[in-house]
Amino acid sequence: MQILVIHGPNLNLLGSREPGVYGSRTLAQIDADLTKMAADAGAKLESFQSNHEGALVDRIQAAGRDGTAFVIINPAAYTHTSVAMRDALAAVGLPFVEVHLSNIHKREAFRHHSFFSELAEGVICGLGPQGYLLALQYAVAKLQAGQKQ
Ligand code: CA2
Repeated sequence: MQILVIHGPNLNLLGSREPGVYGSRTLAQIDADLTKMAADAGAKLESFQSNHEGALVDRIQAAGRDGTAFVIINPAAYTHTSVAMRDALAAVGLPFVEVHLSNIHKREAFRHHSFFSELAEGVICGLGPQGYLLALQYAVAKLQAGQKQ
């Protein structure tokens, strides 16, 4: 059970700025919580963060070849702009959940549209870092159910 977590641009700043919007946990703390939860469930989790669209596309493409079974992705600002990342996810055909820390529907109108949501198995937004843990819980349950078939 190999799960890939992808974090988009500026999420490396978590914990240092805008705690009122994005909370006070750092990306390293969020990743550590996810890694522990995955290990407890017998899954292997890798996290990848980049501020570069092409690097994110490359990592999604690699996930199609490296044994990744499920993707959890917060595309950050690319949520609202990146046809390239959406096309990469469609091309690899891996199931994914889209996560946002903030409730994008409560914010500016330009954040209301996501290029990813109609391909996602589900979308979690507004629940802070807990959203990633809920997405992981779903991924593990789905992969475990698949293994039993
Ligand atoms: O709510 C989310 O998770 C977002 O994906 C975060 C993106 C934003 O563009 C999306 O509309 C919603 C922004 C991530 C920026 O992260 C920062 C973290 C700390 C300080 C400044 C920015």
